[in-house]
Amino acid sequence: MTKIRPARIEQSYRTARQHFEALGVETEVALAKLEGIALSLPCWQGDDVRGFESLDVELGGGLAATGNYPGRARSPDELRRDLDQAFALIPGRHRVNLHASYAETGRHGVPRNELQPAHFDTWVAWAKSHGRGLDFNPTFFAHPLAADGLTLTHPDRATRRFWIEHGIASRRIAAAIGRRLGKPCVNNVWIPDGSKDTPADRRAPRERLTAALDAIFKEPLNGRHMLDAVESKLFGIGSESYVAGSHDFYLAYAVARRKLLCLDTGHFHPTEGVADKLSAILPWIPGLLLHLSRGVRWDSDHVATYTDDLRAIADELVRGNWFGRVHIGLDYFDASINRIAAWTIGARAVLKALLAALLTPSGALKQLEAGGDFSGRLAMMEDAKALPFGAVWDFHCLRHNVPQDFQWMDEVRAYERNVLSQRTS
Ligand code: RNT
Ligand code: ZN
Repeated sequence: MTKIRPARIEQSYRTARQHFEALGVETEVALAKLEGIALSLPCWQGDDVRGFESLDVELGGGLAATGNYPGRARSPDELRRDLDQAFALIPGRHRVNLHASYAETGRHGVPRNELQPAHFDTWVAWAKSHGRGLDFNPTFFAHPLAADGLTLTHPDRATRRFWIEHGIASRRIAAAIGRRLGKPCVNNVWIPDGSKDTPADRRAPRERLTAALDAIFKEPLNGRHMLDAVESKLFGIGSESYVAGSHDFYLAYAVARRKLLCLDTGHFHPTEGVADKLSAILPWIPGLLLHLSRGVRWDSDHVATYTDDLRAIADELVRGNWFGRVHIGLDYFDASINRIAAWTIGARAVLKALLAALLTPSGALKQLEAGGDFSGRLAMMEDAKALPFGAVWDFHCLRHNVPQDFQWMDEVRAYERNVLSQRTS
């Protein structure tokens, strides 16, 4: 693809800017807002959710990374290098979402319930040197004690205790990370616990889960350093009939205990709109964490793309002005394509959706609505779909010195040739 000269991109931007101005939308205001938005990229897209514990167990928990595209990161250094490459292709300053299973414990493994902030020192130093924030997740899967798919709801007290201790250790790690980076680290609890077939007892596991969560959250920690989030799921492979941590369960829990709720866009019924949930839930809880993903059939973890669903969420974020209380993470893992491309495609799609939302004449739409002009509202919503967002996006990429659309894959291919293809095992 031939490159478009910077002067041409600037020229198109100036024309687009006038176009938007005529609708009462200032592109520079939109771009300034976009600059301030940090997305949290899932570290686990870089190595198919394997982590670095060498426990030699299956991923489990109803999670499955399918595909064997060459070049998966095999060490923390490789993963960080790959993330650096992805960040070079994404405009703005973003965050990385870590799992406890990505601890660096030296040659000896450390049990998850004994993990310490020190096991993430290298991650923190790396994040700090790039001005990036980090988020965190206790890992309640891929472990011998989660082999039966049960963790915090486990009927065995000792097993449950192990996972509670892991939850407590993770919160302390998140707090230490947030303190050292000077930005709060969101610690998100997701557990796989559920039942393949119709359970005889739906109540007891949820009572155990409530008690376990309360035990994990007991220690007060500084909200400037860490924020607690809880994530629901509709079903997983092997938990088709019952999931203890369902949406209703965690919504109620988050309201009662003042926690953040994580909405993973792959964890709802296929026709259920997640965008509508923002303004319904945010009045009742301190904040939301989004796991932007793309559900396809049974899988909840395809690479996020520029879909109507994503656009609708972006519109809601902008129109409700929720940015201060909504943390935007991506959550997917696709082992069948280049993993740096996967990060970049998802992040650029989310940023584009946000930019398009920021450039939509929402003020004018709200005015039409207030005046009862619903024909005018629908007409403007439709007309807005063909606005020249792309010219503004191209200019944003130029300004941030990241490659343009149709160009950035060249860098991914070069990295694949020079770096990924050398990884043979
Ligand atoms: C699983 C949840 C959870 C995980 C990550 C790896 O269904 O979405 O967020 O994807 O923690
Ligand atoms: Zn998720």
